[in-house]
Amino acid sequence: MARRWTNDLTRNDVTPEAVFLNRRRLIAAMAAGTGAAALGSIAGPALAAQGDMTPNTLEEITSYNNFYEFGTGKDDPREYAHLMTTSPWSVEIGGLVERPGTYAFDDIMAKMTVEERIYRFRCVEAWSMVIPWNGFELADLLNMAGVQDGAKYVAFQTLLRRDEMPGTRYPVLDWPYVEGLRLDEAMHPLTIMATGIYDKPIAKQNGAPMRLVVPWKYGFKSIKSIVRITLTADEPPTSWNKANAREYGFYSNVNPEVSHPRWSQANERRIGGGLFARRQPTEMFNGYGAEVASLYTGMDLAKNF
Ligand SMILES: Nc1nc2c(c(=O)[nH]1)N[C@H]1C(S)=C(S)[C@@H](COP(=O)(O)O)O[C@H]1N2
Ligand SMILES: [Mo]
Repeated sequence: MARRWTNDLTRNDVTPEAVFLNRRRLIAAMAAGTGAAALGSIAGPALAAQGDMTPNTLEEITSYNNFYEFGTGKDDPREYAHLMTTSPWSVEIGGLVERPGTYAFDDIMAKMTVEERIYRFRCVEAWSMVIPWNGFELADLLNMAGVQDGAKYVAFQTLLRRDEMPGTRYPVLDWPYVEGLRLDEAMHPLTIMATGIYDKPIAKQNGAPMRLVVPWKYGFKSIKSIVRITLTADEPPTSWNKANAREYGFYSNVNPEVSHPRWSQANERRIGGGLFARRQPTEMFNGYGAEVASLYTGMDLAKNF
């Protein structure tokens, strides 16, 4: 199952037939746009034609970052993340699981199927990118550990190594950075652990060696450089909610109709669009509503923001 950096289907050579033969790519393609029409769109030329899903450059993706452990400036992570040791790396998986333990990153990678997912990425600050992630489904990792019946949520924690993370000298957040998902959100096939970008190991400033990506939620849910995953019965605390509960809820689904208390979420600025580029409308669930809206049936999304 180890298809680490040798994914046989790449952005440039995938054909529509090959897409049909690959269930997971099919999901990604449908999520990227409008069903069958989007199937061809992940092939190289057609992808470029669908301007909306043209990936940002690696330079953009690795130079405009939020990773407050290295400072709050957008260029701080690129400047300081090299201080973080990411090898060896292991993840402690515990709580309501059948096989709790410390899992070495390399052992995880040997068991997971890595594939490419081209996703829109929308920060709560109203900027966005399109990022060609490589990663595996979080569900596969959770199933490896064995989810117990009573588990309803998944809690995540980032590395906290103060001598390697200059930003942690400042009490901007209550370190370590923590995040959480409801179990059904965590098990959803769109939810991935990203381990690469553009078929290269993920850069430290993007959350090496593995970070969460939940494409229908604001970017801060996509917690970086994960060292602990805990299955719980109760909703876990999250860093931004602890910092400001009025502004940042547990769900944090992208929603153009629910404004941040200090700015509108109706539209967004695509990074790399240039100084005079038009802002573009933000889509409900960041454009992934067909796949995920049913997770929230009956919920008041203004209350559960
Ligand atoms: N540990 C940790 N994870 C984090 C953050 C952070 O400061 N620390 N920032 C979040 C925010 S606000 C965003 S928008 C994304 C940015 O991801 P990127 O830099 O890879 O684009 O990471 C999220 N994950
Ligand atoms: Mo963000």
